[in-house]
Amino acid sequence: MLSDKLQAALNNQVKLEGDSSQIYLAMASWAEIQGFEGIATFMFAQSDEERQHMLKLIKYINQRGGEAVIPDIAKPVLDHSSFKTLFKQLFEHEVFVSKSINDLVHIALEERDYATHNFLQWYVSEQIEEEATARTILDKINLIGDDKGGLYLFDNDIKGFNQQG
Ligand code: OFO
Repeated sequence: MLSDKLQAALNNQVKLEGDSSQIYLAMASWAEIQGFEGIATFMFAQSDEERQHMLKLIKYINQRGGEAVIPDIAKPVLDHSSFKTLFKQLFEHEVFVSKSINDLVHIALEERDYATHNFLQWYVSEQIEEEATARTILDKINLIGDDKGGLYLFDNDIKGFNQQG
């Protein structure tokens, strides 16, 4: 059985994963409108992945005798002024998610809930990958700046990112 404190923290993470899915979806749609097919494909796939992260948590909470709270869908507030600012926000968001997972792991240990601690290790590994991917993208975007030719090549490049991750 989950403690109330841990259940609340897990439900908070459900919301965060749902928000992540919406952020990637907003970025995907924006990239699609701009004609960046590769970036859009990557972002749509990331959005689906984040939804899976959310579902995995919902199922876990319910499986442990808790009650998952299905969160509202919040409209992402993003600065689309340049590719750089857009991807910087993505990177910062992933860092924020990693912090939240770390806090969850901490609470699981405080509550002596070793099953949840074990369950959360998957998220710990996932965040290492997601942060690294976001950092790689940001580094590339920083190199390119707003150079159209560079962005065109990057758009082609990013198509394969999901398969690698
Ligand atoms: Fe990238 O956030 Fe899920 O775990």
